[in-house]
Amino acid sequence: MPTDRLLITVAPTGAETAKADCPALPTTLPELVETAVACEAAGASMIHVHIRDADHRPTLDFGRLQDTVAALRENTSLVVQLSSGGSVHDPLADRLKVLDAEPDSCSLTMGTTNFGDDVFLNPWPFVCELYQLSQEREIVPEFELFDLGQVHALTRLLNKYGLPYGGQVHCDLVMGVPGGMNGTTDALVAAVAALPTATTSWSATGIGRSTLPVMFAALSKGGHLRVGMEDVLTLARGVPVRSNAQLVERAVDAARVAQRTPMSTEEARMMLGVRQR
Ligand code: KMH
Ligand code: ZN
Repeated sequence: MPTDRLLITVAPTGAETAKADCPALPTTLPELVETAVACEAAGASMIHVHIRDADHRPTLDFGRLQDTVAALRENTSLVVQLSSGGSVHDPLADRLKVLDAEPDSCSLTMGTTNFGDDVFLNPWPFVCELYQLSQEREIVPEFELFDLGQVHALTRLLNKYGLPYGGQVHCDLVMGVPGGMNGTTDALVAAVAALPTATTSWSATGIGRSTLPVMFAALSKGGHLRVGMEDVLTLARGVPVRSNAQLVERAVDAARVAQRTPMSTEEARMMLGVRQR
């Protein structure tokens, strides 16, 4: 893969923001598909998906997950990554069942994190079970790393259970969560230095106001980017994001200055080792 190629992952919805507080958030399947199509056209090649129920609340309803994967595959060629993190209220068993919907990729968080006033629970036995399940099902995990301890835990996981399906190790640094590592250049440099030697690619995202520092730090360090309304709802102080595509376009603009080119969905599949379907 040429080193100038940039993976842009869009995380359009998340589980934390209420539709009532942000009507532009894509919470229905038609809205999600419309967003996905626009983000692919803007330069994204992977989508990190959280879904909502009929009342726009976070859900891991299996039928909805299946319909979502099918609709995204029908309307886009994006790599479809389902969140196995869900919301802080989702039971661990429901989070494991996400893999039954057969996405291309699943997020896999490497440890428990304070998440504002809540706790995002990822006990070690759960991490190991989810990882082994992803290997069995031939689903490529994206390792979500919220702090340095989780970076270290990834080395332990790979030493114990071997490489993921597809043989590639892709990590995503999720920075600036209240309870996780800072969204700063210094924290990013420390986390990247500690990544397992088996790591083949990594991206980063900064929550809220850490979005831009993390984006520029990741670009200058040769990493990839995750952007989207899961992570940030303003373009600048007091300027709300109108759409996820706007955030992808901003990432493409920043990448252009850094002489990085958004990769195609085919290139993303190859880099991540995603199963051919
Ligand atoms: N919603 C957060 C509690 C993931 O998608 O895997 C967890 C999260 C991570 O967003
Ligand atoms: Zn997520």
